[in-house]
Amino acid sequence: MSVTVRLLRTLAITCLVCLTSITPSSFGYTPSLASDDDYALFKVHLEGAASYREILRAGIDIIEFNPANLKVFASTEEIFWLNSIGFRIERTDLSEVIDPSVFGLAGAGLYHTYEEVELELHQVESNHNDIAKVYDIGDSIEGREIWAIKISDNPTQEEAGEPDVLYMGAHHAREWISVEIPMYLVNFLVDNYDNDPRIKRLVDERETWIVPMVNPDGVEYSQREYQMWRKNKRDNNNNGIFERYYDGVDNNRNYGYMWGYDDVGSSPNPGAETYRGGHAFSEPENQAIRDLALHNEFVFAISYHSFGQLMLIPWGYVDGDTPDHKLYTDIAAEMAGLNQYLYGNAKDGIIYNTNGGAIDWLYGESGTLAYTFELGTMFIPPEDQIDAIWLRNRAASLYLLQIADDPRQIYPSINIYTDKTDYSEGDTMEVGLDLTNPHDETDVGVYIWTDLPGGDKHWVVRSSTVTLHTAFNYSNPEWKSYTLPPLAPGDYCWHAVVVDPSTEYVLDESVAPWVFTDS
Ligand code: 0X9
Ligand code: CA
Ligand code: ZN
Repeated sequence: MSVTVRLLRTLAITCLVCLTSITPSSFGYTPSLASDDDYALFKVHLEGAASYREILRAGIDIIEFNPANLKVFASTEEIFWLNSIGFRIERTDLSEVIDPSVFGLAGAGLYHTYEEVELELHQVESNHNDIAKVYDIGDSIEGREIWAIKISDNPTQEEAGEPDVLYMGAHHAREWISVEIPMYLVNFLVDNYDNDPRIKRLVDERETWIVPMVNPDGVEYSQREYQMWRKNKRDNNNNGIFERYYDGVDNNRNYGYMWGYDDVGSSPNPGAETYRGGHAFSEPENQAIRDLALHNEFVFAISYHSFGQLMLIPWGYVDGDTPDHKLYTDIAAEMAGLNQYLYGNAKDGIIYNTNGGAIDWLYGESGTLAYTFELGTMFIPPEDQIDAIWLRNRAASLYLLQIADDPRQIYPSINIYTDKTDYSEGDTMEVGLDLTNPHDETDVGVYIWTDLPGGDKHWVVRSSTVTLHTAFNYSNPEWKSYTLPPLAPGDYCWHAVVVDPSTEYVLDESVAPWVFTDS
């Protein structure tokens, strides 16, 4: 009883193209209400002192995060306290993180005001009504409409076969650049729809939702009153007066996944820059994003912030990885190849812990692979840097749209199949194998076997390093044609697996059943 196996090797290679405030603390620091001019930018050296977690816990506005030092926006009183617990501190200039020259310019200079976003989104809709539709997804505390634009063919319809992707800007008021990148994206998609078939495909075959200004009240306040404002405009003590040192909720601490998990990742203190609000989703801006996300199935999301040249992934609430960590980071690595940003989560030490953040909720609630992009090197860069920040992030932002139909397409894939399903004595079985690899010149491991009765495996390829070049050059004479060992009649299966050669992590597998009958 024998079956000759002939392996047909067909191979397809595809190329893809921060925080102020004041917590009554366990460290004996009792805050009081400080005046505006009392706040300045400082560099806090971490060597030889208490850990930065104490600074986090005190709710002090950490605006830049490094293993060796932090930049904080802090009051004289906070600085005295930091000094008293052993930190070495240097004063630096606020103009390192915000360009003061755009403050007070009519229409915020090249930056978008709320009114300009509103007008421009409606203009895009009327100029491209076949592919753009503006939606009012909720009202802010002060009653501004929170605008979303959906870009897709048939934008008024929910088309089931088209994966959804979400882009958001301005959870934080002072992060003006985080509005510009989603606005550029809107214009890029609609402006290139007619002349670039690749963009036409991305528009037609995806449902792209863009919310350029999640926190319009805060942005307005930052542009007109106080440039360093971060939070929304919630009147925390309900006294009808907006008090900078008591009011406002951090919209990136109010989402309902592990909300208020601890006081390191968010603050229970209304005056703190990371105040999380009275309860999860207490803020209308967060409710608007929640409702939008619950009515769509976002495969990916980007929440744009500034600054740090980073791409952040969950978890934020705890030092740990999500169950999808490998895919999450491997996609981040692909994007990092395009924008050269660092990526990681709190556990990796590139960002402090946060709870109630957008990406933890999007992933935790819906499995959306959501990224925080910390754009650029300033909250408000000089106007002449806006273009360059867009150009640096354009390909990475579009990349998620490209792969949204199947995020796992970043990995090699394997498919094994036979010419028919029933064989008998003396037959020749033709086994086909498709192996695709999105990257040239990378090593993968390939395993191919068929089961034998009694649980044994008959190996055809058993290798943990196969280098896939643009042309598949793995040569094994056994592949061409050989005879299987004597078989008992019964059910069999071919198995093919492609693995990461260093970790043996299974990237894809394929099974082809066949039957051997006695003739
Ligand atoms: O603190 C934040 O909300 C973000 N940084 S910012 O300077 N733009 O305020 C960081 C969010 C961090 N997310 C995770 N740790 N996962
Ligand atoms: Ca108040
Ligand atoms: Zn931010």
